[in-house]
Amino acid sequence: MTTTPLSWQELADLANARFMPSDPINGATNAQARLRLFGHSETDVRVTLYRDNHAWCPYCQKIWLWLEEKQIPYRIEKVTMFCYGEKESWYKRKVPSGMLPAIELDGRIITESDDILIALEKAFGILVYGMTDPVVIPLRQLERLLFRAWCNWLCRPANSARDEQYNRSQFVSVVEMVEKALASTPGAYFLDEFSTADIIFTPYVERMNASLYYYKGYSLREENPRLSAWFDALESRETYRGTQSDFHTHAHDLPPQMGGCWENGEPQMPINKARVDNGPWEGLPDATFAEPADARAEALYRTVKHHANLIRVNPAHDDLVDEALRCALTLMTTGDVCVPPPGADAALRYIRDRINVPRDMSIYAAKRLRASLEATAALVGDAQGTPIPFNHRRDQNPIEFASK
Ligand SMILES: N[C@@H](CCC(=O)N[C@@H](CS)C(=O)NCC(=O)O)C(=O)O
Repeated sequence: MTTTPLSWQELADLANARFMPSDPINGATNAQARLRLFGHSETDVRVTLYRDNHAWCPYCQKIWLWLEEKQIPYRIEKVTMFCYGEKESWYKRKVPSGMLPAIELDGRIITESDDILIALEKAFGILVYGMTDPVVIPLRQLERLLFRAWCNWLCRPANSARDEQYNRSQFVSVVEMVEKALASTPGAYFLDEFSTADIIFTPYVERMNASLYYYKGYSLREENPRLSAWFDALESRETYRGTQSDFHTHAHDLPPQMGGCWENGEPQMPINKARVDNGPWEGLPDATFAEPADARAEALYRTVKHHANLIRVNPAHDDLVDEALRCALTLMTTGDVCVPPPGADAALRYIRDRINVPRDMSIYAAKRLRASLEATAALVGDAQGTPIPFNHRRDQNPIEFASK
């Protein structure tokens, strides 16, 4: 059935009726909170975490996850990364290099994620095993070895097919060492239970899974049974799910940060790339836990909340984006097909390409929203939005989104 799209008021009423946001301060791990108390009082807060606005920075994710697992009360101050816009001058006064993450612990600024974890352990105790525990140190070294092999394969152009094969085989040989490490414990984690060791591996292994799928046609999670079980175990944790990003976000956030990501053009690569960019997003190996029942409602709630900014920053005319976005949200929410105005194909795909997980919404909510935007865009044409820049992400400058 073809219908007219719901109004913003009708969409807001549906969002409020269907989605119950959890308490950002004491509820589940989330990317929007500015304060986390875990039932403590605000006077108990000793830590401020300075992290990036986009919840993208891997070193920040490490600290974020640790604080969430330990349930340490903390404040969050968000800072702009260089490739997204201008670094806040108040932050440069605190941390002249502008690097993230940093924490303020009892008034003392600490930088470098490993030093931060060690300082937090001293103040609040270890997370099962400490950073300097003899069982953790070799795992930390293995993580760096994996990181370097990944960078060599992904972030440097191969001079020949032989080079490309060599870089791939080097990476795969380190992955085999990781598989062995995981196989040496009875459960799915690196040590006998979830610990600091898993937190050390999480940020970059998540980014490896996304980037190698997209740029190399290699599915880390699907090709390695122990890593696959490890990802599944991570996804059983509410803490991890609150920090988890998706393939699309990582594939397009990584190039400016890493100084480039190189496609290998092997047969599977363009297939994977097209799927991450254009869908279907359902079933991608960026998440395998069951989809929450309120994924669509969350996507609706978050989009309605920010719709004025989304319309304003879109290169297309405001009235066109307004109607087209309501068509996509109506489809997502009611299943009713609304044909958007001509020109909506590029405008909706512009939004589709800029949903940032977990900054904007959780992974399944984003999949639902991308699918509705794409299905609605496809009703009027195949025009793409302005391409996502590769050398910077100033199209995502947080200054454009006053309320984050
Ligand atoms: N060795 C540092 C690395 C931190 C780092 O590279 N941070 C990047 C973000 S992932 C950064 O702050 N870059 C400056 C910027 O992008 O603004 C650590 O472990 O904390």
